[in-house]
Amino acid sequence: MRKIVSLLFGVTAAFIFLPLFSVQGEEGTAHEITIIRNAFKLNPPEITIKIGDTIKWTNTDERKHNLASIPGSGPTDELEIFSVMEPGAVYSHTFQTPGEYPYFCFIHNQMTGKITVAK
Ligand SMILES: [Cu+2]
Repeated sequence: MRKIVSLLFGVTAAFIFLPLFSVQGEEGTAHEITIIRNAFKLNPPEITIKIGDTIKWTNTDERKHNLASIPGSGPTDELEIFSVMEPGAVYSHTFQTPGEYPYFCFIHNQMTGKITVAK
């Protein structure tokens, strides 16, 4: 009986404490990228982050920009970055797969950037 009680206690403790540790491990840092006003540029254009980190883009320009991954260029087949950014718009994305994510503005092709997710 004592064995069963201690076993039950152990299993219960594991269920209570394990999620706390795993949630802590997945928390990432937030990084900001700005679409500069009247410049057709991103600041910073390139950035290296860690797995689980989030990028927050803000459009401080007076015109619309469409941010998009360059098709077939990232570590996954998914289009990781895509947002129609009206003036003042904010867009966030969390990166879970390491690799390089080149992206550009679909309207102004000279606006390019790159997110590198380190292993
Ligand atoms: Cu643009």
